[in-house]
Amino acid sequence: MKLAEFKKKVPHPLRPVTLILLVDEDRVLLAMKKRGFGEGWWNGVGGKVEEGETIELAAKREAYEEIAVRPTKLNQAATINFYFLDEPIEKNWNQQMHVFLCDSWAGEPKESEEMRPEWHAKSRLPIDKMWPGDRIWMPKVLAGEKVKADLAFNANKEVEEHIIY
Ligand code: 6OG
Repeated sequence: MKLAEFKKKVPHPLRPVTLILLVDEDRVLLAMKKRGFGEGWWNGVGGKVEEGETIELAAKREAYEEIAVRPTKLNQAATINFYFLDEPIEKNWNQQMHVFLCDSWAGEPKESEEMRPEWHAKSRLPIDKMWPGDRIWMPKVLAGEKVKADLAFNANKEVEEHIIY
């Protein structure tokens, strides 16, 4: 099914999730997801927004739970809508991800049960071991662009369609 048609069937607003990219000059902190959605791929840190929680607080909570870091300032960087064209809508995989850049935090990134953090050069992202949509938006965000986009994935989690607004 095409994205335009699929979007009409999906209940909006989409489920909110968060992602923080810690940055230090020309490096970005990515973490290897050890289990759950996106297992085996490098990503920023983040997760679901819980009932009654603001998006920023949810993002900060996840950063602490996943890598023991407390962000002191978050900069809104992107809003990315993910649509999984070949998954049943009831699976609730369709989501809206709020992406933040963070260059100010307390604590040293530390491995948890869920994630193993590692610094990467912004110019050499481990793109083959990341969500296939990341190559579309992450370099722009790391270059300081604000991004709003829709990404539509097929059954193999490849990008079938994308729109940058
Ligand atoms: P939990 O379900 O583990 O949170 N996430 C994605 N991140 C990227 N880069 N691309 C995607 O393409 C993603 N879909 C979800 C949001 C899952 C975490 O994974 C992120 C959350 O930070 C589809 O709580």
